[in-house]
Amino acid sequence: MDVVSLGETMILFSPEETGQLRYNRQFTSRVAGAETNTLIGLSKLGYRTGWISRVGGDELGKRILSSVRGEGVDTSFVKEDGSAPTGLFIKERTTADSSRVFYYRNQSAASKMTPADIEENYLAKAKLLYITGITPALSVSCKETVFHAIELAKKNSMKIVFDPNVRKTLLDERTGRDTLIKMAALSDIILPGISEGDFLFQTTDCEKIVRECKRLGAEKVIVKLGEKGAYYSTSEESGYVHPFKVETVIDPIGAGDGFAAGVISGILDELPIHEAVKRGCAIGAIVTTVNGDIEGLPDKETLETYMKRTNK
Ligand code: CKP
Ligand code: MG
Repeated sequence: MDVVSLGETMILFSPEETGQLRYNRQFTSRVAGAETNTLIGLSKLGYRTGWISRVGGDELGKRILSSVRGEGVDTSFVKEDGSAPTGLFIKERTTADSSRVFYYRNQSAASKMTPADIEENYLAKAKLLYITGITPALSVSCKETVFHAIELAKKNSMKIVFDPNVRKTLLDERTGRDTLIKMAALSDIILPGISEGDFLFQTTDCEKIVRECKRLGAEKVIVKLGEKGAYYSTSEESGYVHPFKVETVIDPIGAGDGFAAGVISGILDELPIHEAVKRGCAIGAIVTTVNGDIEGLPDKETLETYMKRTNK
């Protein structure tokens, strides 16, 4: 296996119309969750991935399992937990280009994950562990589970890639920051956005964010700059990657997870860092042009054609 991850995936209800949620009548249901978005992105590109989690023993849990499995992600370590429901979230598209999300995930099945859900032999089959800052914010036992996964990954000399994915509605600000900084300090590759750098280190300057991450011990740091591209830094080189221009953004949620899939695929292929980050920027851009988190994720051929066509 190439990449393993753990975290919560939910059913997303996204409204057909823009405007305040109280007036929305028609919704489309989708499957979404930061970690599976990235795993599905990698799986569509041809890499072998595995997901560790829990879903409710309900119809929506079955929907998530069949979708994630159907995208080629191994789900043999996803438990169906009959004692808790599958988490939900609803999107509000206030205007065409601004949205908010409302979670209904408190006490969900995934929030009941425990360190015992992780089988060392399974995790250690992968080259790389992918984690985000959402999972430790779900519950105390989820936080213990993430740190247990990190410990096992280190013991088995796996690389750890960390996307802080700060969710202020789930985090207690101070302890949340401490937890995410601890995760960053145990990771090899960190993928913050500017607002996440600001949350963690109180600066919006991408070079300063990189410095702070490196001080914590990261070997590679890639800062997502949204429509301005990305800034990367390793022990050998630093630089900016130009953005892929998007005419009309349809749905920006999930772009960060697509970005992670692109960068990780480049790292697995041992591409020069600049090329790996370029893949991340390309996938992030493609994802924003399609509704939903996973629906826009490209296969390798589509990605290569897009990069050739769009790139100068
Ligand atoms: O940072 P992104 O916009 O790429 O992440 C979006 C995902 O897992 C979304 O699918 C949602 O389910 C979540 O992040 C979350 O828990 O907020
Ligand atoms: Mg993100």
